[in-house]
Amino acid sequence: MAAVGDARTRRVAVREGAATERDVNAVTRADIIRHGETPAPIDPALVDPALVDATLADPMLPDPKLADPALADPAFRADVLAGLSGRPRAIPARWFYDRRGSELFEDITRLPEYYLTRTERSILSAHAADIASLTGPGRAVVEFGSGSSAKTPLVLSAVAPSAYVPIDISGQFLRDSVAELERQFPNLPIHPIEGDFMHRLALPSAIESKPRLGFFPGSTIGNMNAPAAVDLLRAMWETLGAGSKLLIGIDRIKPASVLIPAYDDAQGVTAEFNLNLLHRINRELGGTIPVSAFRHVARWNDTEARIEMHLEATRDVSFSVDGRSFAISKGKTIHTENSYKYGPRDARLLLRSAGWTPIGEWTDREGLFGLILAEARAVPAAP
Ligand code: AVJ
Repeated sequence: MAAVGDARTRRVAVREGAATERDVNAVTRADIIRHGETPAPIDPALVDPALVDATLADPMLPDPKLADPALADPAFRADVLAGLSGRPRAIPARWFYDRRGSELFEDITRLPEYYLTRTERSILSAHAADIASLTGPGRAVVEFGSGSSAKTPLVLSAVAPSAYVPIDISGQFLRDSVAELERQFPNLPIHPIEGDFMHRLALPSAIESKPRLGFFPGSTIGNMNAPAAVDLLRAMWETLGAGSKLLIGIDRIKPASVLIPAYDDAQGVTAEFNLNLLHRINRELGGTIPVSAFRHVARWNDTEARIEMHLEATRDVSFSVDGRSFAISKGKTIHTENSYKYGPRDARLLLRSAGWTPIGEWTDREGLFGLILAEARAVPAAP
């Protein structure tokens, strides 16, 4: 999963990026193209290299400079302040993924209750040959939110690609995963892009003449409501172009008795993942939130067909963030995540709404998770 918006990772990227402004078209192997939304406008001169290194070594270290809201990601600060002021209170799920949050998410993917990751992997490996025959060889695989690229080798070994283009907002994740993939696929040209895939991106000129296969695994699309999901799928269509294909993983609607434990596991890892957002606010925005006065809640909202995660105040609390005061009464919540689930027809309709025509679909024995291959065609005229 993409470590989206990690302020510390961004600082590192900004500092390194400042030295070498690269020509977007001058792509060499393992060069990282940066564009799209530029990471937070932090003046690199303000970033103390010692701070960056200490942060990388131990992100949990209570370095007082880290708690200086002036050094925090302005987008994080804005989302948190607006989210705590609004009713209902809500903070976007993208802010879960600081270093600690990304580690906790990796732990979640290995939980017995969290069937998504393991099921998607098994579908990918069981149907690799089938998928490959529908995509055809020689495509440039473009992965959206490549993150740690955990499922990438399965796809790359299946489809005989001509190039690999991982897109992620976190330069650190890109560097790590590219280095690993270069070892595994020494003959595959890799062209990483550091950028925000929510917007249309220019692909590297090196793959201009190649057919493309988008890869968007993990049901990340589930974090968006329908209009946002359609916008994103359309942006992918624009990025990849007509004739491209898209392999996307979408989690399915199933009984709440299976869904709830996947988001409220017995070991409490998901609770820790959710509560880490409050720790992150305290660490990076100078917050005084009494984290122990909140509990993790996972609910199935059947009307909206989504799992919701909330942080519920177990008593009346008051605290400050970035010098601003907030109060939350006992029983009230901060809504931190939606994870939409789709029936097979819903998922295909969603894709078609964005110009993607489904041409193949695979699932597991129990129908827990869906993997869909779609093609970018112009929307056909009505018959
Ligand atoms: C990364 C958005 C797919 O919704 O299942 C896991 C995030 N949140 N457990 C999901 C998540 C809590 C995950 N996605």
